[in-house]
Amino acid sequence: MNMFHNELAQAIEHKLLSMGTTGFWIVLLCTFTITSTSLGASSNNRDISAKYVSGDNPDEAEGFEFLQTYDKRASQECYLSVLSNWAYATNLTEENKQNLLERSLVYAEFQKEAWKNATSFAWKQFKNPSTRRLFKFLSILGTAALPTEKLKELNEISASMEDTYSTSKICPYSLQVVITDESENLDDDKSSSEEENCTLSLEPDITRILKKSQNYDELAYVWKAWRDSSGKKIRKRYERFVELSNDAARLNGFADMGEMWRESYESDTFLEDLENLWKQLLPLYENLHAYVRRKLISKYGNDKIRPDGPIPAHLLGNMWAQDWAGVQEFTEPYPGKPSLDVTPQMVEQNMTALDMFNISEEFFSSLGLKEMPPPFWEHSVIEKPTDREIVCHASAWDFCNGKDYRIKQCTDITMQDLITVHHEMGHIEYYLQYADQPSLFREGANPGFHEAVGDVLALSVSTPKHLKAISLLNEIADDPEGDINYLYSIALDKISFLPFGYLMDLWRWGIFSGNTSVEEMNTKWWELRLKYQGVCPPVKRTEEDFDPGAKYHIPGNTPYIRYFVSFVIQFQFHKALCEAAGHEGPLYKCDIYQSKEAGKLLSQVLQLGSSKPWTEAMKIMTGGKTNKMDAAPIIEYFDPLIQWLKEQNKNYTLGWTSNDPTICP
Ligand code: BJ2
Ligand code: ZN
Repeated sequence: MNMFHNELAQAIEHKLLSMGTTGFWIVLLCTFTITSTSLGASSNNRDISAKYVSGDNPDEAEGFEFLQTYDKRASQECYLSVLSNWAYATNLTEENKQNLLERSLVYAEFQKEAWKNATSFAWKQFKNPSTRRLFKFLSILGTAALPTEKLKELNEISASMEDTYSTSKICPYSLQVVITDESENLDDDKSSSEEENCTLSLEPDITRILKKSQNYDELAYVWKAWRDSSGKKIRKRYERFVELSNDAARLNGFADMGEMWRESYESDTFLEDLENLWKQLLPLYENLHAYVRRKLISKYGNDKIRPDGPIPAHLLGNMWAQDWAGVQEFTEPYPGKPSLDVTPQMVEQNMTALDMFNISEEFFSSLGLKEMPPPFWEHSVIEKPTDREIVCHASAWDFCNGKDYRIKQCTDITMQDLITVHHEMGHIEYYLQYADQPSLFREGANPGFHEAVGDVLALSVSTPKHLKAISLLNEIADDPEGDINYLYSIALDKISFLPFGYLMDLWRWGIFSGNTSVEEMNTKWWELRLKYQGVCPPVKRTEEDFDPGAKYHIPGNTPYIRYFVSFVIQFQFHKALCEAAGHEGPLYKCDIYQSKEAGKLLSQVLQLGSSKPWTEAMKIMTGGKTNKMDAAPIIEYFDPLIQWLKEQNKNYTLGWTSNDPTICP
């Protein structure tokens, strides 16, 4: 990941990234400044707070030349800048942080210079649509629009929030029990021994506990401890971060940073479209929710969960209740069939992280897509280092030089992480496919497209037939009950995620716009968690807490609506690729493995990068059927399961009520 996290930052900053102050490019920029001035451009008087700024130099040929030279330099400088980000993220030292911060400022200076020159052109009148689009991307300056002191502060806060989140540790539950029991005798020796033992990190320790433990109190303890040691500590910094981000957005002509983020979807109806998708998907979610709630009541008791209430957020097998794969084992529709979680087989086979990456790469190459280049294997960090602190949250990196691509992942030997490997490799495949585009177009058609690539492949990889073919399943239950079990296991990943994927940015947009005040940040979070996910906190939440900050993308400042978009459109892509592969039968049975036709269609879309509005990419992908996000394919995919769940739920309440979103009723 690069240092600039917002969506437009992806269109602009990622590309402009750290063009630096070194000779050649600056000389070129100066030349342009002089030329434009002599042509009468009033670059100094242009209003920086207007959106998509342009000037009055009408010379399209000169504009084109400017872009070409810019592009070369941008790629080189981007490389250096990503390198400083990588150095920090893979070794969280003070020195690496300082290097990164210095680099960011140098880069911002350059961006301002580039922006000044780019916006001296009357590019809106240029004939060539691609040239116009490149200038459009270039004409938004991003956070570099801030005065240096503010930019410095913003970058420092970003780096320090990421640091706090990534190095957070908690004490084990067993220790907590001992401390509470003997709290009266707690002396200095004990607290130091307490500290020595407080070494549980999110990846892998806490994640494993959340997934495996079925002890209500232990889960509640870990759930709270994580929030105390991560989000809560970030709250003050985040408040300032929002102010500074909004300052930047306004200098770019946007009402607030939320509006600026949404711009990368290039749509006037984006918010309505999202709400409509969610309305269509709500019945799926409600049915899954009601079924799982009933199973959880059987397990934990009706004193803990009301039959018409929300689900306690710590019981779903995941720290944020964003996927529920952890409850599969004891909630499965037809127990006793071969388990679809192949983690035990992976462990039994002594699978390594490298094996998992090889499996993933092999799927991409079976479609005729590109393999990971040698520097990928040389430089990626695919296991958690033991000698230093790193940002463990998995990510994919494009070093902008057409050679260097990397993944950073503290890979655990689990099926879930095997899917995450595919997810991250999907990003790398996209980078490789659009590598020949100008740097400003080396982006997803929209951010949701980028998120969908690896997931689409993983939909095939997860099918029982495929898992058997790659020796991760010994036997498969090829009957209607087995099919329901399978669809259920996928629903625990995909349907459970939808409301979380939606509400993260509903929350953030509210914060950025000021519709949610800083005094009610955490309450609003729990209102949304209740409304959309139907979950509640096991421990009372107050405005002392900052629970959104306990999820990576808040301190990491990565927009989140992209994942909601991805979870919808990946089923559109899956359907289209399955058709290309000549698949017949239900969508959920399709495995596009080895289909060169599917690979060809996918690569056609990926190669476009962001050179065209995403609606055109969608049209190509769907063979002209639609240029919109469409919930029909995800509904079609899960249809047999939905019918089954409706039947199961017919005598029970769907939905939930609660008088207080800040504590489980
Ligand atoms: C595990 C995954 C992100 C991702 C990382 C961190 C933030 C951005 C990148 C970008 C890629 C790019 C993640 C997976 C599904 C739900 C979500 C979650 N990590 N990022 N540089 N996921 O998207 O891969 O790698 O080019 O934009 O956060 O909540 O776990
Ligand atoms: Zn991703």
